Amino acid sequence: MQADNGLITLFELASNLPTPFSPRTWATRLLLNYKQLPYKTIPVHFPDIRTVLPAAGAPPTSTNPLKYTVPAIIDGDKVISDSRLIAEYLESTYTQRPIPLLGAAEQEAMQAVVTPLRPLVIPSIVNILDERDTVYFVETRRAMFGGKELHEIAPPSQRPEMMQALETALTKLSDFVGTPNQSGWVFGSNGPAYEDFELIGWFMWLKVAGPSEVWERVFTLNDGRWGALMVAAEPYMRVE
Ligand SMILES: N[C@@H](CCC(=O)N[C@@H](CS)C(=O)NCC(=O)O)C(=O)O
Repeated sequence: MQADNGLITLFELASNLPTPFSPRTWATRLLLNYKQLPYKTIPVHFPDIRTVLPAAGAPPTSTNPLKYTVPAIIDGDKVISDSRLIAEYLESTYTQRPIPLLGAAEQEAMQAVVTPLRPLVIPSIVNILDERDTVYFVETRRAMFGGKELHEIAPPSQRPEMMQALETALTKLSDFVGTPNQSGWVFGSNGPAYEDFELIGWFMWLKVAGPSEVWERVFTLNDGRWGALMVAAEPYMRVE
């Protein structure tokens, strides 16, 4: 595939809203913006990912079972899938404004937050999807959650407990990353680490597609450090 006037193409998840909600794609977008790389976005509806991405030459992100996911990028003759591989590629290819990609311990600490966050956000994602995407989403998430319907994933009776699990996980993450610094970045110190962009991606997912009361709570939790992180990221949230 040929370069598009030097623009990188970013495949993104489509929804009914102008603000993107895919957590992984947010991480890629933040990195592109931070590095000031010109790009254009192609929104893809959930059920079309499996045809649009292979047609663009993107490799699958899992082969057993075969699965294509966003983000994927086209940069000249390179087509890359998987947010982490994209970040490694962009870091090694475009050396301006370098940012560190940290290790397994940071990934693990963030994953411990994503695990309790997922059931709180997933049921409300259908609110921002069109009908065809909703059918796909309901079916695939039923398979993902052991046959549960969306409304059974976080029933009101279990929500306080689930919220508590999320708050405990965030507090653990806060302890893991240590004392907040002036810059607002959590994993990086003066500037961002790639893991900051990943965490912001998960927060954007919650903010755009999740229940507002959960986001409002997270924003102020742990002395407002997650809110401060979002403020630090504002200059890099542009959607192109
Ligand atoms: N490891 C992949 C995971 C990407 C991923 O799961 N993307 C979601 C959107 S955030 C997706 O494309 N899902 C397609 C589907 O559910 O069919 C990455 O980090 O890029």
